[in-house]
Parts: sequence; C-alpha cells; structure tokens
Amino acid sequence: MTRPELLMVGPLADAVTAEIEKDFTVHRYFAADDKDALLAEVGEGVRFVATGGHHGCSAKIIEALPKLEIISSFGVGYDAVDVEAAKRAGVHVTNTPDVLNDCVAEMTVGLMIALAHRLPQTDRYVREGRWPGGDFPLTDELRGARAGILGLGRIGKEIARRLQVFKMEVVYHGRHKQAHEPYPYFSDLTEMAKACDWLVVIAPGSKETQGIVSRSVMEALGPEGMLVNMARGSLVDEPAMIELLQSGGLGGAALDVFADEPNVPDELKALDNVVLSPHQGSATHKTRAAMGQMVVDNLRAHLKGEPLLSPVA
Ligand code: 8YV
Repeated sequence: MTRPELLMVGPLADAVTAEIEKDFTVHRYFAADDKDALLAEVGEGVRFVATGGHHGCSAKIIEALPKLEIISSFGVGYDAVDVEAAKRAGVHVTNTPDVLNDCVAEMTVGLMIALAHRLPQTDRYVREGRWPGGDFPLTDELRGARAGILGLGRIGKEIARRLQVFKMEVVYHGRHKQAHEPYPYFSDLTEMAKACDWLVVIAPGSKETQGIVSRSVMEALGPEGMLVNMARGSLVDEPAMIELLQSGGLGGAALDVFADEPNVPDELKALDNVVLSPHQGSATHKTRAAMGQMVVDNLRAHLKGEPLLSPVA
C-alpha cells in the first residue's frame, strides 16, 4: 500500500520524524534548496502537513497543496500557521496544548527567581573567584510581591498556582474576567501594570496581542517593575523595552522570547538587569516528547478518520 504524502514544513525531532515515516511518505520542505520546485513537484499529492515553531505554514504553501486536509503543528502557539488561509481551504489545524503547561510554568518561575536573586551573576561571581574579595551584594525575592499575569489561560493558571506557593499575590488581565478564578481581575492592562511589581506575559501571539505590552504599559510597571515574557516577542514593544531597561524606567526583565529569534539585540545582552533564555519554555526531554507524540497522534487520528485530539480550526 502506498503511504499518504506529507510535507514537513519545519523540522521536527528525529524520533518524531521516524514515527511519522512509519505511516507517511515525508517530503522535507525545510531542507529543499529550491522550495518552489519541491512544491511544484509534490504539491498535487500532499494531504498532510507537519510543522512547528516559527516555520508554521504560510498561505502560499497551503494554496500550493490543493488536496491538503490537515496541518499538525508542534507547539501550543500556532501564530506562524496562516489559520485564515487554512479555514478558507477547509484544512484542519492542530496544536500541542496542555502537555507543556507544567514545564513552561516551571521555567517561568525559574527565570523569575534567577532575575530576583541574580543567579547568573552569583554563579559568575563564584566562578570568577570574586567571593574571597567580599560578599555578593544583597538581592531581592519573590515573596510578598504582586504579580500580574497577562493571559490567564492554561499555562497562566499553572504559573499563578506556583507563584502563590512562593507567597506572591496574583492578579490578572485578559479579554474577559473568568468567573471561577479567585484572583482579582484588571480590565485594563496599564492599570494592572501600575499596581504590580511583576508583569508575566503568557498570552498567545496574534494580531490582537501584537505590541500589547507597549511603552506606556512598561512605564506603568515602572523603575522597580520586572517584566517576564514567556509568550512571543511580538507582544512586547522590544525597542521601547530596551530603552526603558537602559534608562532605569523599567527595573528588569526575564525574557524567553524575542522579536526576531534567534537574534537577540546586543543592547539586551549588554544589560545586567535582564535574564535571557533561548525560547526554552517547553524545551525538556519529557515535554518535547509529549508534544511530538501529539503531532503524530493528530496525524494518525485524521488518517484513520477519528476525531482530532486538539483541533484549533
Ligand atoms: C516551542 C512554543 O518551543 O509551544 C509553543 O508555542 O513556543 C514552544 O513550546 C515552539 O513552538 C517549538 O519550536
């Protein structure tokens, strides 16, 4: 029996690709020298797409695949998939939610602790043999501070639970007040930033959230305020953030995501009041394996005519 054809737009882990290859003939778009030639050659026969991260799936690719039925995307965020084009073409889109909630929440708290207690600096201090010359300057802690969560979704709720264990006060902003959540709701993001010591950004990347953490939101967070971005670089006005971090208008930042990954502005690297991480939120063996399995399971479900595990469109 010939296996159905699948276009792999962005690379997936070897183990995931090997699983996919058990059921599908895989065409590697990301590895093709002449991508248009590949689309022209195999486009007619492709019914499945697997992709991930910033590779997503553009309208151009969707339109070049007339028999396409499903895009199975790695990651909970699917902002790089043109969902509108997929809808127009009647193509299903799936993502990999939930299995990464704990990991991303854990990493969020880790970066917050690293920023408050200055862990990158303390580590360097010891390695560079500076301790015998005098004690490291006193640092800060999370306890007793108020954190505002922008986006109290599945991951946001896990972050909130963990921050409470650290004896922080939690409030949130999102499109709607959630009736059964115990945390105080702010309908206005700037008002929340004004009232908070920390702003934790974990809302999806989309047209609606583009630049939502504006200069005025960061000014409201203020010289003592700490910004944490675990969502997408697109939510934050990055040039304004850099200016404010340089001038002292914003106290500090813990950043897992950036406007132009994997490129991080040199100005950020030069700052001592930031902790930088290369988009590691979900990047553990356990969580990435579970996410990869969901990509495979969604493809197989569709192949067998069964309900999709996690359809977004
Ligand atoms: C992944 C993510 O790193 O799930 C998401 O939306 O941003 C991350 O978990 C990314 O999608 C994979 O490259």
